[in-house]
Amino acid sequence: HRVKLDDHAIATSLQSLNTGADVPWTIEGGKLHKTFQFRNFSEAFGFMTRAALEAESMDHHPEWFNVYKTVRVDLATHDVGGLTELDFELATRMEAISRDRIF
Ligand code: H2B
Repeated sequence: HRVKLDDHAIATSLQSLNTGADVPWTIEGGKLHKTFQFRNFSEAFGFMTRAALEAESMDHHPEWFNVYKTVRVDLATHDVGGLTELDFELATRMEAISRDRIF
């Protein structure tokens, strides 16, 4: 649902997203950000591969940057120039994938 969230909705969504998280998601430059650290490149790229397929199925795509075992993720909804429920949904799915180290 690409409806722009206001500051209060963002704060509420961020709090539930970060419940139980090791490293919290933050808001950086208006985008939903997290830097993931994996054990090696295989885990990092495995995460990206699985997240890419989720993103495609949602028609909601990440901005991300990978160097070796680090993946920086920034989520925003470009169509509305802000954050929407889709960003928090994709973040939730990425969080689950990142905890599921199958490699
Ligand atoms: N992804 C993200 N992150 N933001 C968008 O606004 C967006 C998208 N829009 N993926 C979608 C694609 C849109 O361009 C297509 C036409 O549905």
